[in-house]
Amino acid sequence: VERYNPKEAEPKWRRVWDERKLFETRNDDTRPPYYVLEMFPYPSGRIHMGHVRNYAMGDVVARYKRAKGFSVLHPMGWDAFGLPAENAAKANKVHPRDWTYANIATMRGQLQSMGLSLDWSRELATCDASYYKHQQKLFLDFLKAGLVDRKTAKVNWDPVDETVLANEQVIDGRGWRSGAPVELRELTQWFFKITAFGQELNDALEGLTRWPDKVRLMQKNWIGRSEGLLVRFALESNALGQSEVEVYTTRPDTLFGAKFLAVAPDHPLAKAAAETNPALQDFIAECKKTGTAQENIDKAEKQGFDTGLRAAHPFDPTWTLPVYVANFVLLEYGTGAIFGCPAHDQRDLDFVNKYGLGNTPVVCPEGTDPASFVVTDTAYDGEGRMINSRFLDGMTIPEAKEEVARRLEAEILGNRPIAQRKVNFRLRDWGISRQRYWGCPIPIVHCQDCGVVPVPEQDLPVKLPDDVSFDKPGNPLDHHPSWKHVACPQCGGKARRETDTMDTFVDSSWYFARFTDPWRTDSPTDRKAVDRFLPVDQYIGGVEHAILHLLYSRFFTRAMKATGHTGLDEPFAGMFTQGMVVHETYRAEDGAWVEPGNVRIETVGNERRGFDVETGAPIEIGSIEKMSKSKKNVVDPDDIIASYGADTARWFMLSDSPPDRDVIWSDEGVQGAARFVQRLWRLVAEIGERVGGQPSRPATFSEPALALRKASHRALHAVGADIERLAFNRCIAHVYTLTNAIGKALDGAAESADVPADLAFALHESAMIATQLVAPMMPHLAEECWQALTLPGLAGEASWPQTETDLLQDDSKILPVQVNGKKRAEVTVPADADTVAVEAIVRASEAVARALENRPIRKVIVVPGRIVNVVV
Ligand code: ANZ
Ligand code: ZN
Repeated sequence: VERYNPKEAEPKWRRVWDERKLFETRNDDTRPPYYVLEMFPYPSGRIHMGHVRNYAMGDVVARYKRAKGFSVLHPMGWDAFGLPAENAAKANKVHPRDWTYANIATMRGQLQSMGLSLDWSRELATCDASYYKHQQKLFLDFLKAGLVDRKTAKVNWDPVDETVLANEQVIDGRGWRSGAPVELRELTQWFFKITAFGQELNDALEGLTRWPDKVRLMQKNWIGRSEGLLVRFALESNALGQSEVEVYTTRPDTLFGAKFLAVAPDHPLAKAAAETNPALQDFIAECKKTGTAQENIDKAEKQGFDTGLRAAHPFDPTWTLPVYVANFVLLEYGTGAIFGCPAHDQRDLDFVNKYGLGNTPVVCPEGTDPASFVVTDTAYDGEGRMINSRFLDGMTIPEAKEEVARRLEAEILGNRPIAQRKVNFRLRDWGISRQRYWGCPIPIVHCQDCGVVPVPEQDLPVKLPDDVSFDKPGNPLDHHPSWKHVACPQCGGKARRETDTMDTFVDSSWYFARFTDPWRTDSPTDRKAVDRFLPVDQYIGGVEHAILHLLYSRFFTRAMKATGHTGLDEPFAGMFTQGMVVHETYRAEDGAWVEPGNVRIETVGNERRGFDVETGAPIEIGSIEKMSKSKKNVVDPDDIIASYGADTARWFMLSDSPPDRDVIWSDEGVQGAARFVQRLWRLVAEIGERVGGQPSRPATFSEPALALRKASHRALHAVGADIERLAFNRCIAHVYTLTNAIGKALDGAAESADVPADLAFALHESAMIATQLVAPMMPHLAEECWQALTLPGLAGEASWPQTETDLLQDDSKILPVQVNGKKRAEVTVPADADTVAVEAIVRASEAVARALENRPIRKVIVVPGRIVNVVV
């Protein structure tokens, strides 16, 4: 049998698939639809291993579902607007558009070389006017539906780059690029009213049962729904003429532990008090330097300023509390004012400890003597019974909350009840205005007479001008000599275009819907196509998008429903977040990072040592880290594909770890995968040579033939189930087990010149099943095998084989697994599994992975039939 040559085979099969348009999805297909989508890439320049992993996983699902008889939609596009293109323009004098499209061309070629079963006829780029035209239409529709707002908001302003920064771009109070101290500015901006769906977005998480729990939790926390009470505190008479402060609290039970009130630095009361108090003005100015990022606010030292105002306790008019302005109170949340109960809130405790206001515990943990319960440095936020709280004493927290709410609702201040129950959300409206060029223009015109005027639909798209310059700081659309000057669509008078563009998160909030009919020119979506394909059955991407991108897409889907573009609430029925690709790091003696390609590894005894490939100088092998340019521990997918072929890269990527965990990329691992490619090829090709085409099925099977058939159908059953669970690494373990069984059967048949008819059938069947099982992961190799077995058509269009369930009875064995000598887990293996198969199963086992606690495996020692030892 000749060696399998991926360099020849891979491009050849890709041509065949292309010619037959194998992966083009017809919207009028009568088969049931299945939509699998991986997060589309930002065209940064070249694909990286993270992309390879992401797209390899999605392709397994797509190819499997296609074989299962679905009309699979598996599209690809480009999240193509964004700041890096402008940065490249500034640095290299290349137009953002040219830079972006050149990157797209490169990356498209790279993705194509992976052999992904994508429907390229649906390709889209968000920076294309044919896409953003429809985004502008959606904006206008949302505006009409009352889902868009224009209001002032505080933003992080970078005075050097003259741009607004996202919270994540502010690092220690400075702009991430310029390093300049960030200023808080009030700007008029456009907002999507995501808060209109706060409750829904929270409640619907319950139904997203095919999402990772951790992602749902992250969404929940971000939305931050809480049930609390608005309480008005009467102020003692004062020179400012202020009569009350309203606070929002989720802990009304702690009201008798209150020590102070505090308002946000920009609260009207703070502003009023500052008018006659320059020291307070200075304090307020100082607070603004922290920026708008929650993280920075949390990190900053708690500080306050006593306004001199005094508020009466709602249950006792003779008890007064000082009113502070405090840096940790946010204007945008609740009412922008709080009462502080230091014994049970850490921020409040830090605050009173600084200003000497004392604390009184009002919740005592069960089993602790109230007389001896004191709080000093750590606030107590656990369960317990009320103490020091008059009529609340002895109650549980929920009872006390209810009692306080009930009483204060009945109490009147002015002519309204003192308190009112209130559900609050941490979620804020989504500010989408960006003072940037390379984004979707907001289709608005500002007229002196008519005010804000939407661009008429027939004038869409509002196209970006091409002739822009990046010589000056600020927004090139603002500097452009003519672009922004237009006639008002309403009165025809002089008017000015909105020069802000949309946050690039907008672009990715509806691309999945556009893919269902990307050809449509007159509207963003086609209702029939959207109804047919959405929700996405399986979405796959990085956990870094688990909050904002998913939340914005969920909002968009609802807003598009409200404006008649979709008929559903949730865009993604299934969600999966994959782990990262990590690699060892290497350092030369002078501490410089060294690329993996320049390091030769030798194993001396138990120790691995690194040497410079050219000079032979020793290289230190460092920790395993996420692949990153800064640490030079990056492996270029192109290099891997060039030397091993795409199938090997895909196989290794899927084999070594559960897909939601990090995978360690290693040369040894890739070589192992490459060896397996050859082994499978040899087995299948040999079977093809010896038994020819598909033999007819005999009436009975002898023992060896039956054993092989059992192995085939067991693997078939297990791989199908594990693809459904996205447990790709386990699929690979099953394939190893099957190939071992095939190898054994083939060895047994070697003695007889003519293979007996029953064994011939079993061998051919096993080779065909093995081919189909690897086809989703190694599609090129599968075609070559398919041909060697003289099967009709293509592996890529064959139906998934039927499992014969009577062949599934179990012949398995349980082996104990030791980690560094201690028994930590068990694995179930086929009774006849050899050491290679057992090792594969151990590596894929979740129980073993748990026992490893993230430590990488150094070595696996299998004592056949008895025990497995894992060395970490
Ligand atoms: C009194 C109290 C006592 C509170 C206690 C907590 C613990 P969640 O649950 O996240 O909604 N708070 C209210 N508005 C705030 C603002 N604008 N800036 C900063 N903090 C604010 O948080 C609600 C709690 O956060 C509220 O309950 C309030 O403090 C504080 F032992 O009231 B609490
Ligand atoms: Zn006008």
